[in-house]
Amino acid sequence: MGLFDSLKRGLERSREAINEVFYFGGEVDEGFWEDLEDTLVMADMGAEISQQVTDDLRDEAARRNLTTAPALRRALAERLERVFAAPAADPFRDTPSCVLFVGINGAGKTTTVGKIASAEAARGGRVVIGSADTFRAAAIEQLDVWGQRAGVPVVKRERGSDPASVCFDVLDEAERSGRDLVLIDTAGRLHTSPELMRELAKVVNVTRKRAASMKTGPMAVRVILVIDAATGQNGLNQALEFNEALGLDGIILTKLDGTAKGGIAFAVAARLKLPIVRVGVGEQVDDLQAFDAHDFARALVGGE
Ligand SMILES: Nc1nc2c(ncn2[C@@H]2O[C@H](COP(=O)(O)OP(=O)(O)OP(=O)(O)O)[C@@H](O)[C@H]2O)c(=O)[nH]1
Ligand SMILES: [Mg+2]
Repeated sequence: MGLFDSLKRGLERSREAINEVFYFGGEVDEGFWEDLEDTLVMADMGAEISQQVTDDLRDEAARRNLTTAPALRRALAERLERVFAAPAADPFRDTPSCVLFVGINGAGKTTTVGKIASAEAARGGRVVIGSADTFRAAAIEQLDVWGQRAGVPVVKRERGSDPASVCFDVLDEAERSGRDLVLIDTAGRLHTSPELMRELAKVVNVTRKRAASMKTGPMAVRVILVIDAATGQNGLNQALEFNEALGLDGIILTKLDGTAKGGIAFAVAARLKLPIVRVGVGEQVDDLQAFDAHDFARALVGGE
């Protein structure tokens, strides 16, 4: 199955709802615009962006005299595509780069680190993984499995160690062995826990300091928030809190293959102006894609 097809399958539920809005007979009336706005809200886009997109599309329809379903659908896809920021430097290709994966419990951080390690190592990247989730014993084993599969070393310490010291160790190892892509897994935590967020801020600060003084030259540090797309609008709260505490550089949306509605991508992109650097579309090693705003908008809206 092609990448676009798996995305389309994942967003099927939202697309079907949008399809229904476009089955109007005759004229575009007030009901059409109300239904459209409601459907975008239902797709997890959030009230603010749903209203804005609907209002903009309504203006455009009047201005360009768009009256048919295909024309309106195309204009909707184009408008939604514009919600996303132009892609910045790819944190996994613009090396030397140290990327910290953060997010709430079970979002898909460890799996995503594994997938990215595999993908980048396969294309010749010099990758090393740091296991800074020292909270759960199983997390270290889980990451070891991914590391072995990718042929990428995993730097770790025993359970209960200071996660910041693992970050220090993995940057030492990168310096020693000339690896220029460092992927650091962190323990899941609730964005509503000030204590755990402070701990994470410390981990990020230590990493920044160490990365700035690499013998091989300063290494960029990026903090990427992993969000389970199925968490819906709560994903926006997560993004706001993590961004406030750490200063995020990008987002990875996972589980877009499942019950996700997809709209959270627009909500986060519109509010935080952060790039979506990858999307997860399954549990297997290859189930990771670069994010393409054009494809994403069309997978959601459907039509030609
Ligand atoms: N369907 C699907 N499942 C995924 C995806 N990404 C991760 N998962 C699954 O989600 C579950 C949790 O993934 P983890 O990678 O362990 O999540 P985590 O964020 O590291 O979790 P904690 O370390 O406990 O905070 C696992 O069963 C993964 O296989 C995805 O894109 N699609
Ligand atoms: Mg994990």
